[in-house]
Amino acid sequence: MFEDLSSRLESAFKSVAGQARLSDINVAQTVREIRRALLDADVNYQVARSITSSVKEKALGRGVIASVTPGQQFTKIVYDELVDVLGSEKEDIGFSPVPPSVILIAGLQGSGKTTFSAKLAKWLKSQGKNPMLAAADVYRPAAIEQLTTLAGEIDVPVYTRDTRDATAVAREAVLEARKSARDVVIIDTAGRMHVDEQMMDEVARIKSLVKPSEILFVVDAMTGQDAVNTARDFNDIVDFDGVVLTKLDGDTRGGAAISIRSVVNKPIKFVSTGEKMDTLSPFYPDRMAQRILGMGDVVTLVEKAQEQYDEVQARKLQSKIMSNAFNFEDFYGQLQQIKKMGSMRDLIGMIPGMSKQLKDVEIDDDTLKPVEAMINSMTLEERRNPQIINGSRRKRIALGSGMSVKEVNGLLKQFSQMKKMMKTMKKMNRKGRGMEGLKHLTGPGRIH
Ligand SMILES: Nc1nc2c(ncn2[C@@H]2O[C@H](COP(=O)(O)OP(=O)(O)O)[C@@H](O)[C@H]2O)c(=O)[nH]1
Ligand SMILES: [Mg+2]
Repeated sequence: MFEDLSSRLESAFKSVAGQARLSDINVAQTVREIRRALLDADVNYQVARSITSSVKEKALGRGVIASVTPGQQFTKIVYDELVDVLGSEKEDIGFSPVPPSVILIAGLQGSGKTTFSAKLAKWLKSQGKNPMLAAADVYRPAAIEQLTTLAGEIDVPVYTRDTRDATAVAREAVLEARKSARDVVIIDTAGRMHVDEQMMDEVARIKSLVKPSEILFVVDAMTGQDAVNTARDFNDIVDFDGVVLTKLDGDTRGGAAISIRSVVNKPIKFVSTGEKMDTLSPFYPDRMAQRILGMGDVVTLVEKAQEQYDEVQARKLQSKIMSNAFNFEDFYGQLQQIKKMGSMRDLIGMIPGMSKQLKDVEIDDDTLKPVEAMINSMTLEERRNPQIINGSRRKRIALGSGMSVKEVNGLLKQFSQMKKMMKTMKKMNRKGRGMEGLKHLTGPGRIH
């Protein structure tokens, strides 16, 4: 999969690999090579440009982590960017609260709809569902036969009827599913050579009639940017929920996979890598990015180094805590760190001794917002020396943050209590105890 792109990217990284650090010059050169590799892989021009400009910005803005090479660091930056472009999170298909859920399959002729419909049924079965297929590609008898054969292979019932009315088949299949207690109906529809009005119209009519909980648009990844444009046009009219990429086992260059999410603004939900029934898998952006880069190990390595880098920051913080110099500036820095990590719980975990006590408490990240607002309203001097915050300063901070003086008082009180607790920790530590809690500050990450 994407061999050519992978090897081109790899050689782009090589050009920075020998360098001691990421300088402007070699970053620019590497980014140019990456852009060329992406364009040659048939990635949409805008998408390629957005990937490379973001990579460049990050590469230049990032501090050098001593324990990894610039080439490895660069790989990680590109990896993060690819994961982002591919959609970040795995996205599941939607089911309706009242069964049967209807999944409508659309796409151009030959894209792999019928094959996918059957594979999806098999996959749903493995997930404990009780699916049924419906042959709404009513124009060609061979299409009905194809679905029936596949359905037999995977032992899933299929609804067929000798009619020219695809919507009737869809509607009746849903009724049939309800009667026979099937909880999912997968409707395989007819495709055209191009997205034309007739095809969109038919899918739109089925959509309004059976109200699918999920509409999947099947795209042949081999057809590159054509596939992406088709999906975009179809989505403009039908507004589907997700994309299925097929034929990734073939000689695909990667352009469709990398571009489609950005261009169409719909997630990829499944990928198909063969004609056999067991060649379907849910789409994971991170796994795909690792495959494209062919360098999962490097990514892990840099992630660990990053952890270690954070560990150095944490040590600095720890020494501040130990010398009782922890102030609002540090606290604010921690808050920003937490926002990056995305969880309040992680912050709590960093405060010695706190994580255990708060293990079962639900913490809402919104609780941080007023705190952040109040610290924002402090001057740098106040952040560094909270003890100077007198009555009139409190009033000013309250006004500036839109909070009440009482709330500002509350924050200051909490802060001083936290410092007291830190002092206690320090004393315990001197007696050779109490380091347990501080483990949270240093983290386990280490490179051998
Ligand atoms: N290599 C490969 N072939 C596939 C894949 N998915 C479907 N096909 C083949 O592509 C052809 C068209 O598939 P079909 O499901 O009939 O497409 P439809 O016209 O959209 O229903 C068939 O020969 C399938 O076996 C895939 O992921 N990889
Ligand atoms: Mg078909």
